[in-house]
Amino acid sequence: MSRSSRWLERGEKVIPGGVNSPVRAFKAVGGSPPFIARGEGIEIVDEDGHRYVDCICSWGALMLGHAPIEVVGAITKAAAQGSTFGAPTSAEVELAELIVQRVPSIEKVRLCSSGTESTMHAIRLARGATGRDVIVKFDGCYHGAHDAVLVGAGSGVATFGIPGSPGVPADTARNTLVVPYNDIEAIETLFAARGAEIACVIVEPVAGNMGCIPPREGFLETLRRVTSEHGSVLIFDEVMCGLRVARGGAQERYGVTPDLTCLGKIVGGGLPMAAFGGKAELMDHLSPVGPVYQAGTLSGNPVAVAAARATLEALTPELYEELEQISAEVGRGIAEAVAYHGCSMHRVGSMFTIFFRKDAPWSFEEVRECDFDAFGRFFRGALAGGVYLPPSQYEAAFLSARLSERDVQTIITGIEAALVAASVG
Ligand code: KE4
Repeated sequence: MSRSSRWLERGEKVIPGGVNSPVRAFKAVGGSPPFIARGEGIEIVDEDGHRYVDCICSWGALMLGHAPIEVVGAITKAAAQGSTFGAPTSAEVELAELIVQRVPSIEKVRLCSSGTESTMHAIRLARGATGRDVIVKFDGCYHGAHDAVLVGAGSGVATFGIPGSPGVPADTARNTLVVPYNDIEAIETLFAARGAEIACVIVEPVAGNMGCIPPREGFLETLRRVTSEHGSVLIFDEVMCGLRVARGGAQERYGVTPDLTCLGKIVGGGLPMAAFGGKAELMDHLSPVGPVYQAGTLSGNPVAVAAARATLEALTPELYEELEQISAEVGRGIAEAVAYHGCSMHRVGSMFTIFFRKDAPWSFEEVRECDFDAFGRFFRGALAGGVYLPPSQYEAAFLSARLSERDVQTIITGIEAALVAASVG
């Protein structure tokens, strides 16, 4: 029995499923997860000494690989001066200024501790500022584990949502309308009928939680137009794609500026830190300036802020150019094998997904047509070959800016071999 299997058996006795977040349990792909002992640059090493090129990067949170020296140094220095004060610090102001400079939509920002919090607070702010209760999300988009967004599509297009989990009250789900992603006609029809009731639209401008799916031409522009026309708030959930698909996030890549932006993952430099921000007039509805309540004991804590600042300072324009080249090389390298094995792929910058269906999907409904068993064989084949891909067809893979040419070749050959393993059944 491997050390990882023993840790899982022991962990299941004291942690539900032995994991602190469900996707880590590998339920979608079979087998049991390696327990990770350490990260070393672009690799992770499990409890049994197996090494993997990491293409999950903590679900997109890492751009600089594991334990980057500049971030570890900043964390160590900050920790030695105190981990949390529950009081304002100059470092938070300097980080906020960095975020404001970096993200086009953000004039003011509030730091919090997770992506879930960032979208929860952004939605409450939109509801408080507009005095409206109804919100709109898209089928297949994930915005964290809070009630307002743990809502599935009801029958038919843009009907009231249905609870996406036991424990989410039907009354809560009723205020969340769910529309198919990339469906311009559906969103225009919805706003024509009910625009005056809608507090906000929240969207992953590049979807990453049904696999990587880009916005269709005109989709984001339509969201911007109809929300402006009806006084609704447009929220870009850039927890995953923010600071990844461009230095200023998807809003910079596609040239569409939302009213509010949610950030997480990369912005925290690998520590528990997230943020939401936008127009100053909107953000000033937040307590203590305005009446909309939002708070957090560890919000803006000095250690996470230090990791965030060191990361953002390392994310230079040159790094994004290099990352784009690395990502394009991986995309080109696997394209032939993907097509040969009857699969398809979407890639936006350094996030990508191989779909086990012939044509690349543009909606959650189309992703659901994938061959999930074949994906499971593919995933396990890649893992055996030393490439650590996300354990679900509904997830995106991520590339690190610190990959060498040799690492790129390892990823390409590992994916090619895994596609063969998947096809032989
Ligand atoms: P967290 O609360 O997990 O920090 O962020 C929630 C969240 C919000 N918005 C988007 C677009 C996200 O992708 C996420 C979290 N992403 C998942 C990956 N599918 C995190 C992995 C997990 O749940 O363990």
